[in-house]
Amino acid sequence: MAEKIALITGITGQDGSYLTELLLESGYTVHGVVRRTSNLLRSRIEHLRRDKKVYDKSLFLHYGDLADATTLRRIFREVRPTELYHLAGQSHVGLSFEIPESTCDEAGMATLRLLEIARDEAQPVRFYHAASSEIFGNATETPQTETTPMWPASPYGCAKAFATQLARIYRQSYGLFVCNGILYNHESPRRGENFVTRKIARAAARISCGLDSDLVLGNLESRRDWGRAQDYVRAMWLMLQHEVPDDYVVATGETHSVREFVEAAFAVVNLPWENYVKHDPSFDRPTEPAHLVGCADKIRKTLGWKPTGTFAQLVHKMVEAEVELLRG
Ligand code: NDP
Ligand code: GDR
Repeated sequence: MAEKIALITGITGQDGSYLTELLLESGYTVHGVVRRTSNLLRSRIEHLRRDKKVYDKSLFLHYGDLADATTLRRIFREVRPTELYHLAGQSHVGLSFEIPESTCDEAGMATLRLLEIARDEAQPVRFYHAASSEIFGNATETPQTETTPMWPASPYGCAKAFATQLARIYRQSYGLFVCNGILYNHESPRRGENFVTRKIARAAARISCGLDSDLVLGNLESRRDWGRAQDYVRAMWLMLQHEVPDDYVVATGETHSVREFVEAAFAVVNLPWENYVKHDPSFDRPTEPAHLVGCADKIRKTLGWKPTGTFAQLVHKMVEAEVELLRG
């Protein structure tokens, strides 16, 4: 069987780390692009870096940055990936209002740079682009499908919409094998600490241990379609194994409010949430997507993907993980 070589941008992120584990278990050689940082610790993949059977044997890291097309092209030439998973970029929607230029460069232009590199390569590569439900923003229909018009409501959503459409254009114009995974929110204990689910899970655990006294949030009535990150990286992989490239919505089809997440998280540690949760308008966004909920019928039927577990189990798992972390 031909060697399977994956190149991952964003390997140190939530999704990159789970995807790396999945691909290594499936016999892939995995190459990841990492940024130069002042701290050498790459917390989400540190366990793999320390594994002598894995690191520099089937897992390799390369310094690079999305802004540096020359280095990305060089890595591409060296690695000769059969599959490229492009996950890197500033991924915080709220922050994209504060740093719109770099967000759009990373989420938008960097995807174009990688598409251009893939287009120039003689050896065909299967390209996964991390699109997002944020492309729908103030969606014109509910639930959203692959054909719902894009109507982004944030700089991040605009950049992802730009990149998603370019991926389609490169697929149609140059025959590139490019898939847009239009993923809805997916969470895990490895979620960044300033996303709402991890922030809530962490605070519930810390308050229960007497380490914090409150949790300051923005809009409690926002609703999201929250799934499990491990299921969603499997969806990415499935897309690249299919005979034909296509776009897929990946979602649970169910929404919950931030308030419901708070209630469930504090219930895990047996605390009355109303006593601890405060509102700070600085966490409110200038605009919020109206009603994001995905219809995953296409990926269910075509690739046999389905989400696992319930909302309550997800919340439970995240809070438990925080409690365990605190207990050391
Ligand atoms: P994270 O924020 O956890 O990870 C982002 C990754 O991108 C990190 O590895 C980060 O590196 C890297 N990165 C950021 N900027 C650069 C840069 N300039 N050059 C090189 N690397 C960079 O995101 P997730 O894992 O949650 O998401 C993965 C992708 O999927 C993102 O593109 C996100 O927008 C998209 N997405 C995520 C969803 C979700 O619910 N998680 C839903 C839909 C789409 P470092 O560790 O150095 O910061
Ligand atoms: P989102 O996730 O913007 O959907 O983007 P986030 O967890 O940041 O926000 C979800 C909802 O919670 C509300 N909220 C707060 N959010 C944060 N971060 N902090 C708070 O204190 C807070 N209080 C309330 C937000 O207003 C929002 O409505 C995620 C990212 O992973 C994107 O990269 C991805 O594309 C989308 O999911 C799909």
